[in-house]
Amino acid sequence: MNASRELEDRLRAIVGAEHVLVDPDVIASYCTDWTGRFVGSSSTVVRPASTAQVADIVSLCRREAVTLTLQGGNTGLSGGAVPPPGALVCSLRRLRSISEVDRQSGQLTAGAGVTIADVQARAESAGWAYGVDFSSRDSATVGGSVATNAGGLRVLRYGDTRAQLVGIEAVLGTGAVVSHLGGLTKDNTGYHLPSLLCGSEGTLGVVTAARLRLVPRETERVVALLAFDDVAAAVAAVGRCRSALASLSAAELFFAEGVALVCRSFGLRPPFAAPHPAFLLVEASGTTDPLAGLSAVVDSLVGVADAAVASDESRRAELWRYREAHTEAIATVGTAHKLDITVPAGAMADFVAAVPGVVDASCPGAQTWLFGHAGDGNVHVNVTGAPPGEERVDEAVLRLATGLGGSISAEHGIGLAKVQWLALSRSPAEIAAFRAIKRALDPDGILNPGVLLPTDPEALS
Ligand code: 2HG
Ligand code: ZN
Repeated sequence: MNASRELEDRLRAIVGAEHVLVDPDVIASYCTDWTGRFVGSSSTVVRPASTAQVADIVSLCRREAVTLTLQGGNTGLSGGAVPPPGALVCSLRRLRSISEVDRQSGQLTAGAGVTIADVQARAESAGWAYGVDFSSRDSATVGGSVATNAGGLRVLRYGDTRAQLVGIEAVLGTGAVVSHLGGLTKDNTGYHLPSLLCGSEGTLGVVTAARLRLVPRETERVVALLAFDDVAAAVAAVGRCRSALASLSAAELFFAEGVALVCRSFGLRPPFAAPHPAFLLVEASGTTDPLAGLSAVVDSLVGVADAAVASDESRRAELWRYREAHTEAIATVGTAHKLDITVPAGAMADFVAAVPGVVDASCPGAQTWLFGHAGDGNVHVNVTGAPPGEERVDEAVLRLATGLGGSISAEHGIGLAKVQWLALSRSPAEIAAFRAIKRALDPDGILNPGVLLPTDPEALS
């Protein structure tokens, strides 16, 4: 059902006429995810600018039995912000207020529409830093990162988005506003709603603002790109770096095929004269120069075939590019199936060895690209050459991961992409608890229908 003229008029009364978008050409970009694999449709995009407006929209939609798909920067990779037929898109990008940094507590409050890059910049301007960082930082928003519990490049040092949350403001599916932004570090007064809403993928409430914990700003940074001729040695090196290097701030694993693609796509020189199958990028950071510590640990690693170490900013960025440009480079090959699995550290080398065969068996001719956050056991399996609707390959990879004791999502969330396989990672009792929480906070199921929990209760999960 499309939004009726009357509903549109009521939305205009809430947010102003120019913030209710109905032109199909303008709306199109709100209906497709970044990968292009998930395409939805909607007649209307509504763009509130305050928590009160969001509450009015949710209450109106609840009364009218209209569903809402919530969207921030639309950088998600699991289809969680793509509207199913009949849903309105509620874009939170206009909630852009950001507080000054509380220099004493090391916290700030940011609206849902503030980008991660803006949080980082605001924190740094006050001598602090934000512990979360990932490639889509310039477009991804606080609201989306909280909704998906975004991970990224520094999880091994600072934890995921949930670990940064001191408080939250949100509009529940009932229309009620919950606001707890006072910033108390210790506050043991019952259920921790920030933790519950974080990672709930917009199925329980609309996050409108977050109180974020900041971390000390580290001015000294060193990056080492290490080449290995053996994947198991690269994985083992991560464990050694984690135990021996307190300044370790990132450990990223990637492979020869991905680096070759990045070099081809962006005209870069290969990192080393000789070819190597596996690469580990490690970064150390601190308030004093971490070079000596990093070099000593690198010298102690087994199996390093080649190494490039960079302290200056531009060379560091060059080394990071081999890793960070993977997503964009893969997009030039075709629409990718993105499976952001996680496995126990001890199973990572086995998973990496097995996954290309599993992909080929379920979708002959498809190509597998692997990279990820080695410190967290998180491997990004990208598959190109498989039709967008071909799901056997997704299932085969997810079953491989869970068979090794892993999870079907490390950081991108379930979205629409993995909803039918939730039961591979969660027991019937857990899923029943999820459903009970959903019924309590969004009794009419108007928020992000089809995301995370299957709408059909008889489905696999
Ligand atoms: C990254 O780590 C992102 O770069 C994107 O999580 C992963 O493109 C992907 O599959
Ligand atoms: Zn990632």
